[in-house]
Amino acid sequence: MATKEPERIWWKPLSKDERVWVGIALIWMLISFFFMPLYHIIGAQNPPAETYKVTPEQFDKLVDGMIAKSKVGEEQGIPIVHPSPSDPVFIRASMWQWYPIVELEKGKTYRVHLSSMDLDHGFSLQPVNMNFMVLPGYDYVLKLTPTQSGEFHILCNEFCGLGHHTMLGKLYVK
Ligand SMILES: [Cu+2]
Repeated sequence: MATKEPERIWWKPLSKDERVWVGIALIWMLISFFFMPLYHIIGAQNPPAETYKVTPEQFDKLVDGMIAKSKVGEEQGIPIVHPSPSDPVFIRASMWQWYPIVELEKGKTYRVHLSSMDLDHGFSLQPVNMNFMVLPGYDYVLKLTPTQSGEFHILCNEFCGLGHHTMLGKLYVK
């Protein structure tokens, strides 16, 4: 005896409950979709949208140029620079150091360029917890306006080898 084939279009007719859930999922999906670009405008911290290609050699020259122009001191062999807000700021990541130490002024807006000399590092500014990737070959420009003065630390939050845990930099806001 032949059995009846199961209904292939099983969801017809769509029950009221299912229709409600599909509706909720659709609305939530649309909210998430539009919130992504919206948060880029209203969000307090966003990934840098300004990026350039740069070789480690080119970036190194820019760092050295800034140090030559605005060095104000030294701490454990690492130069401290106090750049003018109208000048670009360069911070170099390499195994396992942030270089140099930068001194910024509260309330002034800076363009901070980040690049890596070797492999991927993670720029993590503490205790404000701002995090950005630092990649070799790319120059990421952060538009930064310090709102509080003090001593800040730059941790590396991307595992970069044996000395990763010692990769600790400093940033002063005066
Ligand atoms: Cu690192």
